[in-house]
Amino acid sequence: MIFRKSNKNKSQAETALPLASSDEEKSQPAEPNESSGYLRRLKDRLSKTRKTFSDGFDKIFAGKKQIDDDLLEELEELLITSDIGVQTALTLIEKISSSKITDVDQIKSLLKDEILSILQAPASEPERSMSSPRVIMVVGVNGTGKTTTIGKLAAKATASGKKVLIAAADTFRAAAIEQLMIWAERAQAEIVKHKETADPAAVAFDAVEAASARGADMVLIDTAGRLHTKVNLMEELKKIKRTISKKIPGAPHEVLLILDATTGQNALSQAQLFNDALGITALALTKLDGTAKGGIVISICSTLKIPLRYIGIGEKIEDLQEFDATQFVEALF
Ligand SMILES: Nc1nc2c(ncn2[C@@H]2O[C@H](COP(=O)(O)OP(=O)(O)OP(=O)(O)O)[C@@H](O)[C@H]2O)c(=O)[nH]1
Ligand SMILES: [Mg+2]
Repeated sequence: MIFRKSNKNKSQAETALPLASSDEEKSQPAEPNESSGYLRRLKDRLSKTRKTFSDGFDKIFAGKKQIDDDLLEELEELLITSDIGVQTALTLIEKISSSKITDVDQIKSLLKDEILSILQAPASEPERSMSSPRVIMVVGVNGTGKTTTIGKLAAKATASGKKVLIAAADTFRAAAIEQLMIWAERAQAEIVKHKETADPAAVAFDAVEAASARGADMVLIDTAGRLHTKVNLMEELKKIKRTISKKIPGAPHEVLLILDATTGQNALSQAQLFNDALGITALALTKLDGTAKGGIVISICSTLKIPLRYIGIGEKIEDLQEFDATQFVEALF
């Protein structure tokens, strides 16, 4: 069963491929940490989550000077509401109550420091391999943003002069190949595709072979998304992974799991299942722009020991950022 919301008047490819609306938005993606544009954009897109946070803080702290049980309880509730996760929320509250803080103003900066240290731990892990072509297998349940993220990643890579090849190994969903072709064209990447219902592992194999023959720097493999609880999907993905490794030992160099931030805590159980089946090496969290549940980033970093590599903050080609813990905390508070 497919849970994707369909737009009756548009093809799926059109629905999933919004065009940049202004010249400013058509510009190349900003390099993280380099421009203040990165932070400005992040702040803007995280506004829903930030509103939950800051409005919540203001309400809790209004007129209060001392830290008491009521205040801590309200704070705990706020943290849980923004999807930080019960365990992480409890840990943070425990940190506050066991600290020597007596002044409410200091709570915010303590929280900021604690959250930063949670986010920094898994995010700082270096990328695993620099071999060429670098093969990235992209997985996730349906509708999380796999194809879109591939388009955005391909665009980033080609913009920096890399030769990118995309494999259309989602042969399950109607219009998936068409959608990917549009992204490949926009990103100026090559694409390897078979016809619908073809064996996804065969597509992946051909793509990796073509990438080696043509001297590509990067291969991005799009895969089907069905319910993660369905055994078939996991078996299919395992087969793709095995097949790739037969062609290039050590590949895929990255198994990138795409999680949808709007699904909240559900993302965690998806991650655990995919990790058990495939060994996930990195995460991308999409749709942070459309949710007040951005606290899920903290939950993910504290629970899963898998680096969060990218965040999706919009539907357009430039709306993917490399995750930066410091900037994220800055944007959150
Ligand atoms: N607002 C927002 N929308 C996003 C983001 N990433 C993806 N989307 C949208 O989410 C929808 C699904 O994206 P897809 O890339 O088609 O997802 P998928 O995982 O490939 O879906 P399946 O192929 O059906 O499994 C599309 O409408 C995208 O435009 C994001 O960061 N922010
Ligand atoms: Mg897709």
